[in-house]
Amino acid sequence: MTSYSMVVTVMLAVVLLAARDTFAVEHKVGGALGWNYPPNQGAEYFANWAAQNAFHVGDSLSFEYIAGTHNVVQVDRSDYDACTVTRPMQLYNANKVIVNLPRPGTYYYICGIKGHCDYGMKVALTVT
Ligand SMILES: [Cu+2]
Repeated sequence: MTSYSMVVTVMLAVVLLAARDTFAVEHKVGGALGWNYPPNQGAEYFANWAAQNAFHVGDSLSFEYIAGTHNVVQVDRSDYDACTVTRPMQLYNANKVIVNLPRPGTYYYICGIKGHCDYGMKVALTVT
């Protein structure tokens, strides 16, 4: 490889890395519905929404709802499964909550208002 083509290769790599940051996506949780009661009771709505999206490191989530009607709690797997808030990791109350996804892994969110998680306001997603 000539030094010229090496320089071009390095420059291309830098541009591609920069582009990856530029294309970080803000995912509106729940799509048009936002962070609200799913149309049918159950966990399927937000599970389907998550399955239709690809989440990458650097992306963010936007939970949108009318403040006071819901909240957003990041929980661990067991709280997620049981719809409990025994070990909340983060609690958000604003009407538009932006959550960054800085690391790969599985993230669990529920609405912490009594009964809402059981109604289906829960979402789990894996960031790669
Ligand atoms: Cu709620």
